[in-house]
Formats: sequence, structure tokens, C-alpha cells
Amino acid sequence: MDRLPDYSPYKASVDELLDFYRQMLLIRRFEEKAGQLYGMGLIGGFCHLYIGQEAVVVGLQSALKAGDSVITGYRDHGHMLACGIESRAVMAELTGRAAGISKGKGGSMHMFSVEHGFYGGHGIVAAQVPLGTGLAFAHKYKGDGNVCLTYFGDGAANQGQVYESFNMAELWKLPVVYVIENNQYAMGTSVNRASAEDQLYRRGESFRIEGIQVNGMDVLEVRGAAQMAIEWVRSGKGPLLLELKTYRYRGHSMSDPAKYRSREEVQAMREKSDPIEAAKKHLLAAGVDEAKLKDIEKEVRAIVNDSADFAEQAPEPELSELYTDVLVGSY
Ligand SMILES: Cc1ncc(C[n+]2csc(CCOP(=O)(O)OP(=O)(O)O)c2C)c(N)n1
Ligand SMILES: [Mg+2]
Repeated sequence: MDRLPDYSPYKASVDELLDFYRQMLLIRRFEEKAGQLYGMGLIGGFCHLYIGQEAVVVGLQSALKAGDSVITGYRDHGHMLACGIESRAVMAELTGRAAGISKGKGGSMHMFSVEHGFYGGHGIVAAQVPLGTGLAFAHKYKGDGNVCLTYFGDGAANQGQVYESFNMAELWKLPVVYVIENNQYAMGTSVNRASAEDQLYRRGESFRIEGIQVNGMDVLEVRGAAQMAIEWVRSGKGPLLLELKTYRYRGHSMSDPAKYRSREEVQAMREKSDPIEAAKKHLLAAGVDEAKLKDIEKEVRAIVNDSADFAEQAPEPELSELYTDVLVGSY
């Protein structure tokens, strides 16, 4: 078995780091706005916010190529924005409007865009893991040279179907990077209360899948690890596991009062480990003007406000849409 190469934090140019900063800020402001619209009753059903975890998806996505595929669970708004899906189409989906990416019929947990290589948006915990393994199988079968990023949570990592997928992926050397977003909690249960092996990067060991633990609060560390992992997987060496240590600032979903952890714990993470503040510090140290960062903030706020206005005003789907997209083809 080849040894995994070493990797180091990515040495981004100032322009690249500005782009990472802008993308993380877009996700943060988008999610804050989604939280407000939910509070106003404009978004119904479930809504799981990604605030705190932005560096994970921005760092990983930046290492992908056109044609690669991405699949995740229900905490998916950030993944879609990072895949380049228009923020209006995501927000309008949240408010259930016809202009939404799933025509307003999917909502927060059920969005999809083949055009952007984004295969959902799945509400069943860990269901995306065998599906992502299947996407990787398709890449290998077609010989298209692409890879699949399959994201799942620390809670999902305890599901049986994850390990059936690991077995097949290693046996068939499928081009898949399994990305565990370890945000420390599965609903109200902390990872060490629910997991006999809480070092989740080791979960592939009995399938001979190597794993790496990465600081998911630093976009440059994420990008560095992602680049190494994706190159390895793309070269035909089989799957890899990345455990991204991260943290969600908000409750599990909008209806979670988060009584299982202290305010101090959340506050300490926000103050000491915030991924956006970390990128800001790197940028200021590289000589970027504070005014430039303020301009990005303004630009991002304008995009988010425009998306929210659009999502409030756009029409709902026609009643006849109840009968479309029920079956995609004939079987
Ligand atoms: C099969 C299944 N069991 C239970 C649930 C209810 N549920 C929704 S999210 C969740 C916790 C998952 O936590 P984790 O995998 O850590 O992801 P996170 O929410 O932290 O992103 C549970 C138990 C579900 N949706 N599907
Ligand atoms: Mg979790």
C-alpha cells in the first residue's frame, strides 16, 4: 500500500484568499438571513444552518475540478453556494417559490443541481453515503477522471450503511473522498457520548481506508488536505477519509433550544476559532486594506438582501406542479 503523502496548509495568493473570504462570508450572511426569514414564518419545515462550518465546504470545493460531484445531507445551503448555485435560487427554494432550484417543491433539505455537480440535499441521515459511493462508481465506470466528495456528519458516521459503502469503495478502488464534518454534535448528543471510537478519521481502518484529521476551522488547512486527498483519489488509489473538526454555532435546526451545551462553550469557539475571522487576520497580515474587506461585506450583503427580496416576492408554484417530477422517467 502506498503511503499517504504529507500535506501542509495551502499557500494561497492574496486574490485566492480574498475569494475564500468572500465565499465564507456569503454563506454566513445567507444563513443568518435564512434564520431571520424562518423566524418571520417565510420559511417552513426544517432548516439546518451551517454557520461556523464555512471553511470546510469552501476549502474542499476550491480543490475540485469541473465534472466532479458533491453529495451531502440536509445541512446543505453552504454546499450549494460553494458549488456556484445562484443564491436567489437557493433562497427561493427555502421560501417554497417556483423560481427555487427544486421549483419550490423540495425546500431546505431537498435541493439538487446536476448542472453544478450537486446531487443533494438528503434528509435521511447517512443515506447520501451509499449514493455518493454510487456516484464514484459511475465516475470509474465511465472513466471520466472525476471524483465524488461525499459529506456526512459525526452522527451519520455511526450508521451501518456507511461501512458497507467503505467496503465496496476500497474493494473497487472508487474515486471518492469521504468527508466527515465532525461538528461535535448529532442533534443533542456529543460525539464522545455516542461513539466508541471518537477519532472518526480512524473509522476506515478495518477497510484499509486511510484517514486524516484536519482543522476544519481554517480554510487554508482544509484546502491543503483537500488537494492532497483529491489528487490521491483521482489517481486511482481508492477512497480516503477526511475528518474535519468543526463546530456549528446554531442549534441542530431552527427548532432546537440547544440545552445540551453551555453558552460559554459556543462563545469560546466563536471567539477563538472563527474561520472567517481567521481568514480576515491572514488578509490583514498580507497587507490587504480594511476598506477592501468592508467592500466585500457590502457586496455580500447586497447579494443576500436581493435574494431575500426575490424569495419573498417570487410566485409560488402552480397547482399543476403537484403532478410533475413525480417520476423522472418510465421504469
Ligand atoms: C435515518 C435517520 N435517523 C434519524 C434521523 C433524525 N436526525 C436528523 S439529523 C440527526 C443527527 C445527525 O447528526 P450528524 O450526522 O452529526 O450531522 P449534523 O446535524 O451535526 O450536521 C438525526 C438523528 C434522520 N433524519 N434519519
Ligand atoms: Mg454533527
